[in-house]
Amino acid sequence: MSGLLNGKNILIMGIRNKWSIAWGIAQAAKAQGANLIFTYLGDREKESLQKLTSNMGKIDAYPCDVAREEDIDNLFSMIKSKYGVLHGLVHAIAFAKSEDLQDTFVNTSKDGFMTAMDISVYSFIAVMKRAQPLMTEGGSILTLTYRGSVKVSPGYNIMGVAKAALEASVRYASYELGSNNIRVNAISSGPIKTMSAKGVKNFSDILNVVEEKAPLKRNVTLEDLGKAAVYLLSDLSSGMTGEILYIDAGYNIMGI
Ligand code: IMJ
Repeated sequence: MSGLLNGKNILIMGIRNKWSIAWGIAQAAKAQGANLIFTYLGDREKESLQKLTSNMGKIDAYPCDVAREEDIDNLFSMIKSKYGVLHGLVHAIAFAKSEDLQDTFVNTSKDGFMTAMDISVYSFIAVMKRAQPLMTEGGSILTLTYRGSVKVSPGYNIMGVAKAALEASVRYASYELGSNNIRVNAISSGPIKTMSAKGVKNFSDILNVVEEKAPLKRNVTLEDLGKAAVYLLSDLSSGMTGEILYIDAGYNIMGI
């Protein structure tokens, strides 16, 4: 199948480098004919995005630090003036202070709590608020989550709480935006080696456990995530909203 996203304007937020899940999604969406719009955090990510997309022809990228409301406002006013209509939005952004992923959960500081919730959850609400008026032909909004929201993943700590809030946000937003034919879903990815997994203690042990225990006997890839994202962004998933779709080689269904 090809051309599932022909003529669709899709905003992709959260590419940091070639290992980013957002980059896997961007490549799959591009292959299906999407017009991609990117955001980057700082100069380093801008350069890395330019390198990655150098063979994609002319690409459109805007700076956006989601901690800054004015950045988000500027982004969406640029998109409104240049494209008029938006069909898809991919939010692949999360951040907690590293001390909050290293110390015990109960030691989470108020400031660390606020940061994790602001960047990982409020940013999703903030972009949906501005995307809604541009999704005049219906739309599909997608975010990324992790099973640490519903089961304890040692060290995931405040990110687990933030992902639980993010998943609840998917449900509340899908309820409200449904009447405009805007669907809101999340992909819950299995563990994958990205910058966000760097520094996670024993990460290769975690990957090995999945390989051993998951029904598919392997870890997931950026291609797996890209294909699921194409499904969610396209009309193939027209009847689905408010859902948390596990793309984890089946790991989450297992008991002992
Ligand atoms: C992150 C921490 C602890 C355990 C973890 C993870 N496991 C996995 C992750 C088992 C798979 C990666 N993950 C799913 C995340 O959502 C990571 C988010 C994250 C990572 C960092 C690292 C660097 C930093 N802040 C971060 N904020 C969020 O300074």
